[in-house]
Amino acid sequence: MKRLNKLPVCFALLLAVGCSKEPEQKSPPAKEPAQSVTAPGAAQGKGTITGKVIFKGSHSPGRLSVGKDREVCGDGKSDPSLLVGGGGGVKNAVVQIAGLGEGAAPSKAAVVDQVKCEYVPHVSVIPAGATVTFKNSDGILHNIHTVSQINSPFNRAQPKFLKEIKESFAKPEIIALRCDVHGWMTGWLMVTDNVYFAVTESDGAFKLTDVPAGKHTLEIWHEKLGSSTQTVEIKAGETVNLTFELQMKK
Ligand SMILES: [Cu+2]
Repeated sequence: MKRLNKLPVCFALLLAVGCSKEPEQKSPPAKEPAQSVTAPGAAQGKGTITGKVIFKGSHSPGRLSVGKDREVCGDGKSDPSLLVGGGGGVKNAVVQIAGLGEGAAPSKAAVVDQVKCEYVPHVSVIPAGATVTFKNSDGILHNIHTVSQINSPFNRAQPKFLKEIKESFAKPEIIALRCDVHGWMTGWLMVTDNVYFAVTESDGAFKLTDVPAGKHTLEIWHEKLGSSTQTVEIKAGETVNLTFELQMKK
């Protein structure tokens, strides 16, 4: 009976260390004897996810016309809804790990500024319940108008003397930002109850650190390219590198 009881445990352990496939790889190479011992996060059972979000397709950058306040806003704007950099990297995609951090206290406050009639940053990830400070660095009238269904929408004028408006969003939701004064202004708030998230840089790169070992579901979202998920397995002290190829939504 004892042997039978132990079998599933042994099997699970073998899977966890990956030695059922390649038992010899447990020993580190002679050149780097300390690597497997000192890898970041190994002792805490945590690993790292790095990667890139790549646009698959042809893209020509768009321009948005500016119809008022040109002395502050400029004569025209790059369309921020799809920014593709070198190698096809997509800026402003959100990558997060689903189901990790639910119920955790908001980790940080967020700031969304209005600079030359653009939202900076264009995409923000906001922990549910955290305070968002909307700043107006332009010295002209804007208004913050959220397009939401789960959280109560709000629409507040922000004249030049009102430098900050503070607001919080209690429930996870992807919320569009609009300014009714300047029709080209768009931004996004990804309100989330996950604590592992990143917004891609201009080359499409992202990094998630101190991720607990185990199998996780990564969620990728981009305003123009839609959303998708992928399962990833993290092992303590190791880095998983991923590439996501996204196409235009049909
Ligand atoms: Cu505005």
